[in-house]
Amino acid sequence: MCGILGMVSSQPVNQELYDGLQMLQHRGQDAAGIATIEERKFHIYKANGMVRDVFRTRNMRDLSGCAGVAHVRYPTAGNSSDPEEAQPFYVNSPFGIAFAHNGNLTNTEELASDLFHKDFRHINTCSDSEVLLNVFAHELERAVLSTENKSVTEKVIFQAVRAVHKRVRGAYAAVALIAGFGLLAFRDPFGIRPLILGRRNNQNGYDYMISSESVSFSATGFEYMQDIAPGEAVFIDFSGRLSMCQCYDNSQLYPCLFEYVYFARPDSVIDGVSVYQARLDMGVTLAEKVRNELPHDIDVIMPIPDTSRPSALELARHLNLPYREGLIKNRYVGRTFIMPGQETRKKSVRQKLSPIACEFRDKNVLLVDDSIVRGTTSREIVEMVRHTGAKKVYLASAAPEVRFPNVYGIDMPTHRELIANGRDRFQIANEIGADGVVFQDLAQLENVVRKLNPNIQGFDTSCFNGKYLTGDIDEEYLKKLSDKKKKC
Ligand code: PIN
Repeated sequence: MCGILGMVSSQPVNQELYDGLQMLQHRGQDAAGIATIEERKFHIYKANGMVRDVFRTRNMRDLSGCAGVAHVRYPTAGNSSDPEEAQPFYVNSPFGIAFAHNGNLTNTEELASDLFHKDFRHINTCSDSEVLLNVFAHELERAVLSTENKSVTEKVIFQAVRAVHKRVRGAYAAVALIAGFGLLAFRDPFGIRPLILGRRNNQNGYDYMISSESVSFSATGFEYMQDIAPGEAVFIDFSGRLSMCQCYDNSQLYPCLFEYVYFARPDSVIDGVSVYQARLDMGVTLAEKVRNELPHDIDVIMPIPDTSRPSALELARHLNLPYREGLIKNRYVGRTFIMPGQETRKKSVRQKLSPIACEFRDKNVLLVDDSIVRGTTSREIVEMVRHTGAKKVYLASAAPEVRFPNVYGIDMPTHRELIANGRDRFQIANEIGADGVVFQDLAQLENVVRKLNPNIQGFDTSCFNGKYLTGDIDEEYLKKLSDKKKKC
């Protein structure tokens, strides 16, 4: 997961890109970067770390200009923390392009080889984003050269995006600053990763912002215009003129279901669906399953903060049981899911969550989490809660069993590490030491989100059912992915 931003404004964009990026911090805490453009010169600053630690006053001062792109990184392919792989990336031809990408390509190897052998382009990192940028740069050059007077228009730029969609497979939401011309944004033909367009009045028209999540708009005074459609591209020239084009013939909206379950902020609206509302509704369907699958001796419902709160709230209301906050989160410790390494993850649970003893003593508790992935934090939490005096500890997951790796930009563990891989809910309960575990039904989860926007055709549900939208993922691919992870 990563977060991306793009802006074209009538004023300098550095502070607002910074503010917008902070609203996307949850999408990646590994590295951050901003590129701005002033006349024809790019200013780029990027480094490993959180947004607030990466940028100092002097860096901000150097990021002058009224258009820019920005990125927060979450390491996807492997656990690379190479600062060279922080984004935005830059290529100097054609024109100069600064580029930021969220997602993961699934034919990176083939593309990298074609870039080297056929397009004579050099890739210097292991990042698929650098590959995507170079494919785009190559196609832009080709599109420009194919015009009679070798000139750039939005039509030519859209033609290049069309060519990118033909060559590239996987998930990609991208923003690109093209020196001398403007800001381009495009989304893959399934719209797996989110990308949203907003605007704000200025004296001559509009300033525009493009973001992974609508939550960036509220921090910067922009208003939501629309989600960029799957396969669609948006181009805003540096004078603020906007054009849009569908660049793929059979695009379909299949957003990633995990965005709604866990990744996105609850105050975002993605593809017309309020993430908060979706999470509330997940609690309703989960309540049904709890009623059917667990003993009726639960005294109290408790969220494992933060993501699962709305689901736990509605779950409790529907079961007519008290909702309590018995686990308090230390907000100054990072999200465990994002920290690399099993041992760190284990230790950090107790630093991150602490129990309020009187809420647990002699009670049968149902803990609610957004998902159970490795099960390591769940095991730690169950043990801690028992130690605090709970009689019985049940666990409900707002997401179905995660059984397959994610290849579209979420850093999911390999098959072997997934606790639901090859285990049913009784075996999972046993593994994590709980008295019972309940998972959301996949079909129910899809219904919950689709009900909030019936125009959504389907979802990327691959980590739940192994159905990969791009049709190019087989055992061999997954094995390669797992070998690559082992090396890291
Ligand atoms: C909760 C994030 N959520 C908690 C992420 C842990 C799975 N984990 C996925 C549960 S929040 S594990 O964002 O911190 O509020 O099953 O892999 O151990």
